[in-house]
Amino acid sequence: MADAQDPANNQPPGYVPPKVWVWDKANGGQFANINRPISGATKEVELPVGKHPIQLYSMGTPNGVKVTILLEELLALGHTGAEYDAWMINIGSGDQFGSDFVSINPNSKIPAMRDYSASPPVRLFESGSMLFYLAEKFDAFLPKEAHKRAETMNWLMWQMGSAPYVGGGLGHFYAYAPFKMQYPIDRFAMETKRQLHVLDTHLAQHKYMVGDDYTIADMAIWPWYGSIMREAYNCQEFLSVHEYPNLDRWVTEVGERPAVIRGRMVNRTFGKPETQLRERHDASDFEKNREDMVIARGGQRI
Ligand SMILES: N[C@@H](CCC(=O)N[C@@H](CS)C(=O)NCC(=O)O)C(=O)O
Repeated sequence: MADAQDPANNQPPGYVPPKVWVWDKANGGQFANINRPISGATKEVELPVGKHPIQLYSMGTPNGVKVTILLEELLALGHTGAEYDAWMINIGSGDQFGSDFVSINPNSKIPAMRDYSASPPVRLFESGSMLFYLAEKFDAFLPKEAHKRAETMNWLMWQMGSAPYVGGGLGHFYAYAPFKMQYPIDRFAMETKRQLHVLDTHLAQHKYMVGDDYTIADMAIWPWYGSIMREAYNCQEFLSVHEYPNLDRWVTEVGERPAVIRGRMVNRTFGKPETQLRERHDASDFEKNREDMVIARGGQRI
């Protein structure tokens, strides 16, 4: 076995962590231009405010999509108070470091939200916190019965704690790191497969994450694990996702819900143009302002 202490076996060979870590911008891989070792705003930027009570500042990544799915589900149930404006925060351009955005989310990550139906407006960051806030506010998708409510929160918190191993772990090292390293890829592939097996085992016995009740737990888990099962990081063959048929069944079923299809389109910047609605300010935007339509009108996009 290779000597674990020999720097020649390190990656890159010869690398030894310095006594004190120093930020090397050139070494940050794909996200070097946006990630920094300090928090806080880098520029003065006022966020726009639309006509609806709920103002969402986000992007169509899995963490953003959780919230737009819930908002679309609430609207489908008839909760008109859930009408929202979804503004684009382009994290690749550093919009998350604007002063107003940071005043909502000191952690500078999408999604972020303000609810203007309260005075002063309620600020919200962390997608799990938003799901819980909205589910409580509209008394929907969060069962009242104690066991089911606890189970919903169990799985919601499971998702919040688990997905960073998938995105920041497997996704980062398998797809984004400047070169391939076996150790982190093995470690995070193992953990991702373990999580997929947790879900598959549970969904063998349950229609949704909380039995027959479709809840915010499904809405939190689907964007991450649905995309791992289908397209994220081009790793489906690598992870042998065919080994998880119960999870596959649930991914399809949840993905066919009209509100999920709409929620997934909001603030989306990738995929087929007809699956993208860059900003949503009105329900009619799905019929009028999809990206394929904007392109057909000669619009310019990021
Ligand atoms: N735990 C947070 C994670 C949010 C998060 O990581 N957002 C990513 C996009 S999915 C982001 O804004 N990244 C920008 C950056 O790291 O600068 C949540 O669930 O809201």
